[in-house]
Amino acid sequence: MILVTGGAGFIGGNFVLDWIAETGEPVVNLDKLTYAGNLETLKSLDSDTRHVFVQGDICDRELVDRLLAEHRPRAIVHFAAESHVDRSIHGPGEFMRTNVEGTFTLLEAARAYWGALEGEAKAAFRFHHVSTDEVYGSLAAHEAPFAETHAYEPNSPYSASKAASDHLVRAWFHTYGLPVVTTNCSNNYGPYHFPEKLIPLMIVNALAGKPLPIYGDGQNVRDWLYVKDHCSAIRAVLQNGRLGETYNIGGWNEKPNLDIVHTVCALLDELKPDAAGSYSRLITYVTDRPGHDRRYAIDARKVERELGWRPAETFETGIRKTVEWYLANPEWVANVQSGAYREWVSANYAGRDAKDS
Ligand code: NAD
Ligand code: TDX
Repeated sequence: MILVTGGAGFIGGNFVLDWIAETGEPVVNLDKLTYAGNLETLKSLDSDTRHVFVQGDICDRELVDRLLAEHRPRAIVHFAAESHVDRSIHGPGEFMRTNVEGTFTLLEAARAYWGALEGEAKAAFRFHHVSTDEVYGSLAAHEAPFAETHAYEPNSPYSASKAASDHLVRAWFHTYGLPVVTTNCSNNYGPYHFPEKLIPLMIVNALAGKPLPIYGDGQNVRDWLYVKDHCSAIRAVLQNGRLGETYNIGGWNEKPNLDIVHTVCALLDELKPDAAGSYSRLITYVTDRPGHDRRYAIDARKVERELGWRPAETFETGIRKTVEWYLANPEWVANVQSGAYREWVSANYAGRDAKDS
């Protein structure tokens, strides 16, 4: 049994599906079900006893303690976070609470739980912290990709909160010996991605005939990784990563935003042609994001060398799968956008806690 936090979100949801399919090991999934958490993503596990869902907050120490005592996980894989940079600019408070205080709460609960373990169970326990390349700040065009030794230079409230959480995890290793590993990954894309982030927003807006908003000049560069490749990297690091280490995860796949949007439009033109003409006609330049990082790029040599991890998808195969998935799953998009699904969730899950889930 492992405890996953944020397993109803984009990456956590893909991870839970992937983990159960690949390992068969049960998961207890603690997720608050914010706007970004959707149980619809985990519908295929509805009658699978290997998935135990608990709606709750990682800041709730009593709940986390109870889950650890009840399920005795051999690892915690921590995804839960507020994850959207634009939202962090408009309202940073929730980012500090969930990303910093929530990680602190989990670390303290993990420390108490791990401290009371003995023998093999104690030696095997892992706290895996899932983080981002944004903690390293922004690269100029000529600079080498982020290695694990790069200085922390976060520029947004989101990345500052993730940087703080990374530092807490590091300190709990050095001070208390808590067996931690941290992964810092580049931009993910793929199925079940909430349509506020660049790639799903462009697909969903294009299909609705709405503008495709490009911030600034569209030349900001991100390094993209198919979400299932991130999941396989986390499995590799959880299994064989060295304690106290951080591993940068990425697919050596830097692209300017405008190229991404043109690729999405070209795939939609091929797979669902619009009588009005190419979807690229909808591209609209809008005011830039404040403090917009110019370029991210990941040096993934450490995880490749030490753990033999490689991504299975190229950007071309992964983006095609992603566009095909959105075309095949309009009801998932409608559900996460309408709010109807969230009302259903609160009617069905309100008041449920670890005891009766
Ligand atoms: P997401 O926003 O899609 O999902 C976050 C999940 O956490 C949601 O299900 C939400 O309900 C849950 N959550 C939020 N606050 C909570 C709380 N207080 N208690 C319990 N659950 C809570 O995020 P994502 O894109 O899947 O990212 C997951 C993790 O991976 C985050 O830690 C993020 O920083 C990191 N990451 C994301 C990317 C990316 O490209 N999306 C890249 C690298 C790292
Ligand atoms: O409408 C848009 N127009 C646009 O030009 C949106 C939503 C984004 N952008 C640009 C901003 C970025 O340069 O596209 C790029 C990608 O934006 P996001 O999808 O918001 O991702 P980003 O800010 O790069 O952060 C993501 O990757 C790292 C995740 O949201 C983070 O959780 C992760 O840590």
